Amino acid sequence: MSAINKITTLCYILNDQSQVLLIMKKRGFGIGKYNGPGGKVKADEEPKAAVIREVKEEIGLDAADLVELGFIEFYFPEEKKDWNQKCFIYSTKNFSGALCESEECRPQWFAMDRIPYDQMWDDDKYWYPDALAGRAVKKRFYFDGEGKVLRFEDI
Ligand code: 6OG
Repeated sequence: MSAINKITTLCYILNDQSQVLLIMKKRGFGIGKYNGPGGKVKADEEPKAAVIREVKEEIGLDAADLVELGFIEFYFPEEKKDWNQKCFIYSTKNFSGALCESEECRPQWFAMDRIPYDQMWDDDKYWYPDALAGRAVKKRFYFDGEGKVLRFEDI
């Protein structure tokens, strides 16, 4: 198994109507898929600071009072090992500012029981129910070269 070579983040912003804010990625890694806002953690940056920065850059919101839900490790075959990453997961109900579309993505609210899993990474259906209910997530996923989950395990 190749090593993890980058640290990333995802944030789940929840509103009072039991909706979660997802983004449609318009470019780069994961293009054409819905995901939570988030991205790479820079050198010398704390994951929590990184996810706050990414939420602001991607959709214009200031996220506060982030709850740490855990992390997920993603492993790909040798030829795609650059995609291997450890991703820290956060959620919050506390946010402010004006929601906006950026060059990178378009935000959209979804009812928690209407998550568009068929337009998301294949792993999401296995852990969103826990994350959206506020339960801790610590899992490791193994993908094939097309991004399909081969297997996963609790850590
Ligand atoms: P940027 O390259 O956009 O950071 N990410 C994944 N998210 C899910 N749900 N499943 C995966 O399975 C993922 N692999 C990566 C983490 C990449 C963003 O994409 C997320 C980051 O938020 C493979 O800066």
